[in-house]
Amino acid sequence: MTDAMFCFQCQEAAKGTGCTIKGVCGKDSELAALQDILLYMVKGVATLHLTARQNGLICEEAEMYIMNSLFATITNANFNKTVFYNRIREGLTWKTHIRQQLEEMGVDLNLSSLQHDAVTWYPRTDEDIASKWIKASVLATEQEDIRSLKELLTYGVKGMAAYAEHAAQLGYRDPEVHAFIDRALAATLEDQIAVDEWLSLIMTCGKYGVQVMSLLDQANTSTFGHPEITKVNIGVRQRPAILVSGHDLKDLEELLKQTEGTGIDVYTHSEMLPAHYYPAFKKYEHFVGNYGNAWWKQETELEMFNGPILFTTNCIVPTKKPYVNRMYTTGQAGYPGAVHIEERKAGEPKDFSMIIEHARRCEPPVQIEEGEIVGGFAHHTVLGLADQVLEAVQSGQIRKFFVMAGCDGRMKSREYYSDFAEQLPEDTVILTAGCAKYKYNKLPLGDIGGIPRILDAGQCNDSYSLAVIALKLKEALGLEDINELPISYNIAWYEQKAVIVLLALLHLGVKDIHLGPTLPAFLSPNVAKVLVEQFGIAGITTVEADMAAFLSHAEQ
Ligand code: SF4
Ligand code: SF3
Repeated sequence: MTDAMFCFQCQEAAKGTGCTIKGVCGKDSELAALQDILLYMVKGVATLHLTARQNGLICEEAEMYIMNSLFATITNANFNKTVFYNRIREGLTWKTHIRQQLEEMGVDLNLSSLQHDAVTWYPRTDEDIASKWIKASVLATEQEDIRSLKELLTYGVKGMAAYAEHAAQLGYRDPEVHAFIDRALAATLEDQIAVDEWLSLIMTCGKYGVQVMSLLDQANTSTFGHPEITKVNIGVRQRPAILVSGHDLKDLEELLKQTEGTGIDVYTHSEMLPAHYYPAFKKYEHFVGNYGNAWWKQETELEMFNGPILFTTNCIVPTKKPYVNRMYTTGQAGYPGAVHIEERKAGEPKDFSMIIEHARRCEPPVQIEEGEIVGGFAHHTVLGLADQVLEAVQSGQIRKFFVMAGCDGRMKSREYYSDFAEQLPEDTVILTAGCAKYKYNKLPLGDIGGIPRILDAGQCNDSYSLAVIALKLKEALGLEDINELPISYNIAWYEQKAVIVLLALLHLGVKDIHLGPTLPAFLSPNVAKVLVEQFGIAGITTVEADMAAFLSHAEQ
């Protein structure tokens, strides 16, 4: 396998340009190459499936393969090389299957769109697989702007696939989302797409981003109820416990059921915190609280937790600490050395007995903090408070809302977001979702006439809730344009789910989004220029300068 790598898909891309020796996330060159090669295989399968689709044939299993594989290549989701080798081989089965179906239907397999190497490639050995990296690498597209547009679309689609996967776990799917994923992946193999067409595909990606987040919102709320205003305990009690991280609520539900009455407690970590807001989970007395902070603090916090940890999705921090022996993964998450809990079989729940047995042998968690944090301000709750909120806006008690959604991360420059939250004037309210909230959700920012100054809607996918709130406010205030609202966007990003959230906001017409702590490395200067000119996208500078600029807009 190659020693070279090139990856610039996340905010931590080395030197702001790309990781070339080892990923800052901990991914080595072999894993990076395998992820690129899987993506290449998936693009081939999607192109074949697009042709099948155009001929009236849809294979939902192939769609699942594409979706799951995209999800597995998201930053920090899966570090297990064996999974990637297996997935690449599985792609061959799908290629053969779809080809056969096309042949039976009499479709001409000599179509030019089916002659791309990614479609015709049938590796026989692991060496064949490994030798494909040069062609599969993002650097294979030489023209920098086209590469940038292609990757912006690809990362948007990865984020879309992650949300589609969560919805699918709950039995919700949107055929249009899968059709778009095929179309987008097939486009990335084409050479003759003009810049305008790329931009239009990217905007369409935002449209389906809204659609997939709305689907997931529907899946979550109809399965688990509407999030409610909730005080979440951040302390511990003295019983052995399991920690659940990631975003998958179905996994959490099954684990809660299987641990009920066993004497084992369950806590959330990082992005699983918002699970406490759902009525369906409140009934579990052993669902104790949230332990710790955002994903990047794992190495200290998981060590102190003492019990087993279940990773349902990203973000995993590679570690050499002894708690590796307590790590479990499931779904698209994976880590070498961690036990992987297998998929559900024929309507049966996942079998968490091994992790439960493991918890019995462990000490209770060490307390790292105590108290409560408040959340549960998804669209249903906030719209229930609409009169109160509108009155506060109209009377000037609330001057401005700041959407500070997105991701947290380990870069020191992210302290900007804590400082920004702390320095916001007292007549402003933060709307948040995603793990970005950990930069300020324990600050005593108080409330405005009973409305907390930090309104947490939930996970990163619940950024959709923030869009719904904005659209409703616009309607209630009788405004023409979403940008006339007293809302500013100061968003932190890290991985590819943030890319689909961003594209969704652009699709909804939101302008002047500030994105930090750095702009994506995959935006070439020209592509960044287009985003600045057409959408007013900007980076961040200093808290003082940005605050002054945001608030001067408020006065206009
Ligand atoms: Fe680097 Fe991010 Fe890619 Fe990891 S995912 S290799 S940190 S750009
Ligand atoms: Fe966080 Fe990984 Fe993005 Fe889901 S858990 S927001 S970074």
